[in-house]
Amino acid sequence: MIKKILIANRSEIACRIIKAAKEMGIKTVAVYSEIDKEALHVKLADESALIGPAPANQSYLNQDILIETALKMGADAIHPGYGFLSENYEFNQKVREAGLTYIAPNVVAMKLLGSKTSSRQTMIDAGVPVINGFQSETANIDEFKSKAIEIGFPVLVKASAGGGGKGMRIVRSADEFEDAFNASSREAKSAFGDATVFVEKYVENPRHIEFQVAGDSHYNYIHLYERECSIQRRHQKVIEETPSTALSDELRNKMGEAAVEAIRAVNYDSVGTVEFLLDNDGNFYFLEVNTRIQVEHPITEMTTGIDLLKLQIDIANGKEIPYKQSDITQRGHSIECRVYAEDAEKDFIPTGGKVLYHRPPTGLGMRYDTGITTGSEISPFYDPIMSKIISYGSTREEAIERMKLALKETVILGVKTSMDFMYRVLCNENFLAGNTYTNFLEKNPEVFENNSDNSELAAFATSLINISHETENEDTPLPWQIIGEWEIGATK
Ligand code: MV4
Repeated sequence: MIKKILIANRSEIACRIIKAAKEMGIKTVAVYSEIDKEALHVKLADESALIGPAPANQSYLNQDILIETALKMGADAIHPGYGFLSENYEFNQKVREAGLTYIAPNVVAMKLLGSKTSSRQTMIDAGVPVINGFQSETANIDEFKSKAIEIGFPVLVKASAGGGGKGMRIVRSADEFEDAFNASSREAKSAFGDATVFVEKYVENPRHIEFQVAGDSHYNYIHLYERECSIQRRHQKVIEETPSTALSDELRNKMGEAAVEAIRAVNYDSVGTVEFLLDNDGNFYFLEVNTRIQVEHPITEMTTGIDLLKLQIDIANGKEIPYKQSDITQRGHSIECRVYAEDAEKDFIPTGGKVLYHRPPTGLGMRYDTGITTGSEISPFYDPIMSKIISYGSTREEAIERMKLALKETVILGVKTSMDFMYRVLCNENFLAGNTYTNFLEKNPEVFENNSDNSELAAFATSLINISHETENEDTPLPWQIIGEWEIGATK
């Protein structure tokens, strides 16, 4: 049985894993780079170890250091979290060869699902709906072009080793095909070291619906319903929710069954996510399987009542999933907003800085998963996610109102965040109507305009004056030291 887990990650997901382990009576080892020495995940873990300088490839991506540290610290398992090495099947292999339990699916499944072309073929063989397309290890560009003409434009050229839209090219006519194909292949080679591309019919303006799934080493497979993830910016999810306003119970069950068949086909033995595209006629198509816990897992936990990290650890311990499909129920509505250190009004440039004051939201139906605290340094070396606000309500409207409250209540002074932007999304009439497609941000550009004043911030800053006078705490920064240049009522 797992007694001590080394978490090969940082920030909010490392904190989340540590909390699940603590509830299970499992010891934890945090790893940190030189600039993460004071980070929250280090404080929460039972033990910690420095693994190298700030750059990820010298620390959180350094496979040998992570395995050596796990062995040195007496850990018997490694949890990769998401990002970093979480979908790297070679690391998966190395961890297991070192005699450690790896809290992830088996190497064969991870490797197969890491290739879009082998995934597609596996799903076609398993009867999971796949977009009409063509893939080949041997065909030349002319054969791909004639297949594209057969499929019918627009088509999408995609990188087999790709993810997050990298290497994707929309082709709307035959004369554009060769340039697009070559560009996609070049980008795939430079980004993933694998130039393999394939062609699919382009599904116009789809929804991005994903299903949480879980499989174990006893060949049990379940789904835990969907997450609506269509509001994305450059293939980065912004706001996620469950249930999706687009699914009828019939469609939901059909997609859930397809998601279960997708993981059964590869003997999947961990938690994971099956991504689908849903077109405007209610047809759904397999996209890919994410072989890790995902950023947005909390909304599924809120509506099913199941702790996905504890389930993932139990499966890695060789346990059977303690639920049959009929035990999994959806109740209420949950929304997640990711809080990034980014400036949404300046094309989401990373902001960074020192968190001078942090106040999480509180109240009924609010959950806050965070990797920061007052004093945290937000580094440019890593993904700028700081926290996730998760709201829960018995209806979508209640979950939205609670999220809006939470976004207003959460205070992160010293670092510009994306919270105002998300507040505007939640007030947008298309969002409120459930018209959330992958082109939402393109169709609703007003959500990028910041026309709010700083009056609330000023009122809060004023309250700090009272606190500092009352507490006579000399090192409490004065409000204008915290928020920089501002005028009450100013529009910027
Ligand atoms: C597609 C698609 C439409 N048609 N494939 C985006 C990255 C990866 N998750 C797969 N993605 C898509 N694949 C076909 N055949 C639409 C998406 C897609 C998307 C595309 C462009 C801009 C934003 C998008 C967000 C989610 C999915």
